[in-house]
Amino acid sequence: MDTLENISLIDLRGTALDRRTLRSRLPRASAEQNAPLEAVRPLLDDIRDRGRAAVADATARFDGVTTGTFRVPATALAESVENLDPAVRAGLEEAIRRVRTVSAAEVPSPRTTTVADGASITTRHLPADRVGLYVPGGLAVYPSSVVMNAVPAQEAGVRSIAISSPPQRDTGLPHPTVLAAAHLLGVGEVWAIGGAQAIGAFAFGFSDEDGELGTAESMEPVDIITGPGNAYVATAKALVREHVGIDAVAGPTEIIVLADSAADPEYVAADLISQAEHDPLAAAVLVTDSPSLAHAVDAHLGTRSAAAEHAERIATSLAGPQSGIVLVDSVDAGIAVVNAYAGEHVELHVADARDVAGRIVNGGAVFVGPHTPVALGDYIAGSNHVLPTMGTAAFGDCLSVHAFLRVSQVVEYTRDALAEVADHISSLATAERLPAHGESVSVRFADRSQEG
Ligand code: HSO
Ligand code: ZN
Repeated sequence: MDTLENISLIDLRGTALDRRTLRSRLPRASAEQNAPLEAVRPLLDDIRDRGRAAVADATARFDGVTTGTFRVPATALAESVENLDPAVRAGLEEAIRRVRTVSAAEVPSPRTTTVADGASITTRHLPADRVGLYVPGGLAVYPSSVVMNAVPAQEAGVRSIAISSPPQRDTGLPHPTVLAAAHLLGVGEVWAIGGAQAIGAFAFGFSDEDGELGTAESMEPVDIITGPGNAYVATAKALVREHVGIDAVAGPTEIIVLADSAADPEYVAADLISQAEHDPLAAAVLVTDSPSLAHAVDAHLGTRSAAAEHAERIATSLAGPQSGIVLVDSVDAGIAVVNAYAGEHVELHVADARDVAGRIVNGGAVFVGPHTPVALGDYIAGSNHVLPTMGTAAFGDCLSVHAFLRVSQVVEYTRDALAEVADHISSLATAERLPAHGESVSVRFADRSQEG
């Protein structure tokens, strides 16, 4: 077999699977061009310098919206829930419940460690004070992303949460389902600002139309920005990271499936297509030791994608250089390939999938067995769908309460406990030629009876 119909074939059978070989031969989207950088940097500078007026100009230019008000009125939030399809409402509420249960369980308790008598260190996790959550518009509508960003922030204990999402041309407001999700979550601060301008607004803030700060129409700068977006949003996040914390800079979505000869080819094809549906640049990769499965999946890709609502988008994603079926000699070799790829979503359709999951060390989220498709995690599993892409799962985190928490330590020693280590401090301070450090300790033990 050397070719398939709907997706390219990468035959790594008989190939040594060292990191370098894998990195060069695995399908991967080509790096972003730097066009966004040239457009985004001046836009951010403009927002920092001119605030609201710059946001208004960008919104007119990129979204075709000139209402001049950016804050979504409370009435629009409440109405969006009244008009929400009850089935969608039920789905969102169940998603909120499950993601909240997981997020609440993830919050670490403070831990006090006694290192000697009278000497303790307490490690605490402090929530960020104010965060900005970006919810993209674009090819689809993402109320589920509102849930995935807001619930961990809420459970982390963030005091102030702002959401921003692009305005729609007809209403000047974000999509009603996005507004409804925010309202169901109890988030009342929602902005109709999209793209890089939303990131700039979160990072630098702006005053209201009268130049006032601290009013409903003024934006307070945030401490942390999270949420996915297109190349412009990603570039803006990378540029403002000197001023604010950000989560991973997300690229187009990707799925890598590891499957053996017993896998159901129709499930595998359906799951690959489910993520290809997001974006013509989305990556769909299958790794298998079974040539017959590769053929069967390819056949299902053809029939299923032809019948899909977004047939063109899916076909482009599958045929792109970022997608492919990788043939390997064994499941063990497949595990090495999956780890080298470090994909956003990893699905395991192999014997002993749970054990294999323990050997997947690089993957934003790992989906175990035939009944755990990525779409489950996209909406309702309780896991988060904001995940590292483009190989960054080798060092980046999935979104969770930890994105909104900082580790901080409280140190407390008694006089006796300090006396115990005073000589060590003095020796180390002398070695570092920082004698005032040592003296700040010895002064506490000097005989001061002769003073005054
Ligand atoms: N698969 C996307 C998330 C998503 N899917 C939202 C549907 N809605 C990135 O993990
Ligand atoms: Zn998805």
